[in-house]
Amino acid sequence: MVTHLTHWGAFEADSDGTRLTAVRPWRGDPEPTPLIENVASAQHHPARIDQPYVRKGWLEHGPGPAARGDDTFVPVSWDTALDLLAGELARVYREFGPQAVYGGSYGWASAGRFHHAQSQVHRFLNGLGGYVSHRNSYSLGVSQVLLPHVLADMGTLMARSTTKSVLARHSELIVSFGGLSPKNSAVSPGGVSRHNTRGWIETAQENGCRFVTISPLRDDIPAQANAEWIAPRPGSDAALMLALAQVLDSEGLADNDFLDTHAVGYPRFAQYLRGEVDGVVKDPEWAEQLTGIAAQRIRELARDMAAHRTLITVSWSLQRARYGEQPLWLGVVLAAMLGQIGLPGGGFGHGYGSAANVGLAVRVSSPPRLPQGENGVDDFIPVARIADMLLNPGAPYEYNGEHRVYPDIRMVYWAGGNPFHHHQNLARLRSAFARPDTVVVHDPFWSATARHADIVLPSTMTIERDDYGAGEGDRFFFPMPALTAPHAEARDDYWMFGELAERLGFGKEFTEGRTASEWLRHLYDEWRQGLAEKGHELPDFEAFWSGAALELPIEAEEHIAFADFRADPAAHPLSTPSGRIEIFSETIAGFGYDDCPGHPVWLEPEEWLGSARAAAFPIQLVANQPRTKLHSQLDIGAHSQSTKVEGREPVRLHPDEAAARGLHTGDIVRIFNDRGSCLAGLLVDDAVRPGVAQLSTGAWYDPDPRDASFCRHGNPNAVTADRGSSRLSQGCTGQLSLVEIERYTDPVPELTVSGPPSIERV
Ligand SMILES: Nc1nc2c(c(=O)[nH]1)N[C@H]1C(S)=C(S)[C@@H](COP(=O)(O)OP(=O)(O)OC[C@H]3O[C@@H](n4cnc5c(=O)[nH]c(N)nc54)[C@H](O)[C@@H]3O)O[C@H]1N2
Ligand SMILES: Nc1nc2c(c(=O)[nH]1)N[C@H]1C(S)=C(S)[C@@H](COP(=O)(O)OP(=O)(O)OC[C@H]3O[C@@H](n4cnc5c(=O)[nH]c(N)nc54)[C@H](O)[C@@H]3O)O[C@H]1N2
Ligand SMILES: [Mo]
Repeated sequence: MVTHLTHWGAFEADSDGTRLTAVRPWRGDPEPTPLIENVASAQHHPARIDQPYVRKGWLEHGPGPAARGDDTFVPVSWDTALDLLAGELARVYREFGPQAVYGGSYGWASAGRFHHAQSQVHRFLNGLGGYVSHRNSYSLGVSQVLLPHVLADMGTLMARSTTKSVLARHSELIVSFGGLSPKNSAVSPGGVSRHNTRGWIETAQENGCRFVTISPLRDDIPAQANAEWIAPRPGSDAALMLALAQVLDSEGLADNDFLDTHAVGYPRFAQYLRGEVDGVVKDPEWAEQLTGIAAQRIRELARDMAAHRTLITVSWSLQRARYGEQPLWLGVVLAAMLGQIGLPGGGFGHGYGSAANVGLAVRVSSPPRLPQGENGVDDFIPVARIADMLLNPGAPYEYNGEHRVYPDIRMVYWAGGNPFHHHQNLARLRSAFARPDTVVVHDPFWSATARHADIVLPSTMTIERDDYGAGEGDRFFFPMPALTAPHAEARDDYWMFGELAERLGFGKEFTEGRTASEWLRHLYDEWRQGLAEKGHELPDFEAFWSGAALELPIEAEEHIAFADFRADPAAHPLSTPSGRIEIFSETIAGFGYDDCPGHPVWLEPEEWLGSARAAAFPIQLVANQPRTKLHSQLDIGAHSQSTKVEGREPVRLHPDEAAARGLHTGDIVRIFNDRGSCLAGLLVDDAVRPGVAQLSTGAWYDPDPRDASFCRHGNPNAVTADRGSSRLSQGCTGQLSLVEIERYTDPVPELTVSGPPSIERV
């Protein structure tokens, strides 16, 4: 019996050396998730990559732009693959320089902090002179840009959010925009030891806290919350929040003392609320027209919020949309108007239901990871502008006050991410992937991205290598000794990069002469030493490696966000330009963006139920995170497969919408708009608001050979729009799009993604 950590939790496993023979939740986990069942069933699946491959067209014609995604692959030996790749890297760096290599390699990769694929690829490319990198994440593309202007940087906000135990004791009312989803908080980057979403919500409830969940899905909050469900039209939260603010303002419920001492710009914003700017008072009657929520209910909620210790928490999903700045900023503004920021159980939260790493105790030190070195290139893109960059080299774009130009990329290097999972408008992404000379992908599986590569190198899974890991902010640090031998010829990313570096003349610099095991010990010893200097004694490496999970030292069991700032804003100013909460931002106003002006406003998105486009595509597709897996990872695993309908991803639709289209549970449907289409298996469910369909991300993209815009499996990014959130943040907007749904009457096609692509052995 050995323990092992994944992004979705820890488990204990038995192994016969080749495969896992039994998997049980880690005994320390009070709310384990069934996602752990995906691991063993995926390990030797036919979709695993067994050895290195090169795309046939690339082997025959050499590097250059090419239609990628349909070609045949040729198996090659490790030596051949590494020689070819080293030669191509040398050519590209010599002829075009590091600024022609996109090595951003966005993605979650896997738990285990040494073998973290993104750290590995960045260290390797830095050794070659660098690469064009990415800024921000698909998760928090808006938050990471907006919040430093108005409240705090995202890192501080995450690490210093009020601990959930404080909320459970002190909050009287928790108003959650986007819910508090137990499926999402099952996951954290690097892993989760003790899941506790249901636990803290149950405790809060027992202590008399009431929950209001504002979301298109009733089950975005656990049943334990006993929540009231308010379901506005998706994308209209900003209007709802403005009306809540207008009630506070007009009824004298705003905390003007707090706004005077701790915020800037409230008077300008209040003019907008009162209609002094555009002649429109942002009252509940105005918001009712936009949101579909009764004016009276909005009024009552505002009064209720003012009368209680209230936490306003906004899920990350609200900002993964067009004009995602507005509801997020308004969440901060509402909390400031209530004057409870810095009080236990009150104020503003971001993502309490989005991931497990929000609201944890603060650790003294993060566990060790591999140093990535220095990047010699300072060019970057906002991460979700990948297709724009590849399609439009030299084109100008705006971002956070900068005028920027897209670089001319010759080589794309991906290890640990799956852009054909995470990006929007996949047919467009496929045309973008036809542009570079060479695409390289490392992955354990024939991911959709591996199928669009020229050189494909098979990586090990975490269970096949020695590593250690802890989730971001998590209390427990797990030794992760290998549980089985690698599948077929799969190798560690570290080994591959070491071999490539050797061929390219910087092997010593890359490895520093250490094997992976020697690195683990070296990094651990360094880290242990650092902690000892701070007075924290930890076991030596041998004891750690052969022991159970190590409990990490923490600064304090509990924390209240912004308590210092509240007590003395002059002594503890925020990191914003004014040192206060910016309800009006001179900086943002100075950028002159009509899609994100100087204070939060209502902006009508292109794709919501109130737009003209809804006449043709009357259903709002919510493409949220999957309950049965992490993103696209291990979609072929047992738990993920157990919820498919005839092999397709399930889509949930309200009974009224289903009836209007003559659809029933179990039907195979086609979800479509003018960008693309996908199949899915229908579940009729009144937990979904009328007018909405919910299709989670994560089904492996299975394009029809005649039409790449048609995914036969159920990947919502076949229909989502590749549009930045705003000129300010340029974030991902994949959460919401407009579609129509109909019964699929043709014979249901076979899926091809569950096995390897076309392979030619020569
Ligand atoms: N429509 C829509 N789209 C979205 C979102 C949405 O809300 N709506 N959400 C977005 C968000 S928030 C995110 S974070 C992204 C997630 O997008 P990604 O993080 O790109 O998705 P993953 O499926 O986690 O991709 C990780 C890949 O790394 C591989 N991998 C795992 N371990 C290793 C390893 O050790 N070595 C190597 N080389 N590879 C490994 C996995 O097999 C997998 O292919 O998706 C985004 N896309
Ligand atoms: N099981 C599982 N957990 C995960 C992940 C996963 O893939 N699987 N991914 C992880 C990652 S990388 C991230 S970034 C987080 C993401 O965390 P979130 O972004 O919070 O998660 P989502 O599931 O995309 O969205 C949460 C809910 O927001 C609601 N919502 C959508 N649009 C609107 C709207 O306009 N208004 C309102 N009020 N609500 C709306 C939807 O009903 C949706 O279920 O999740 C993490 N947790
Ligand atoms: Mo994410």
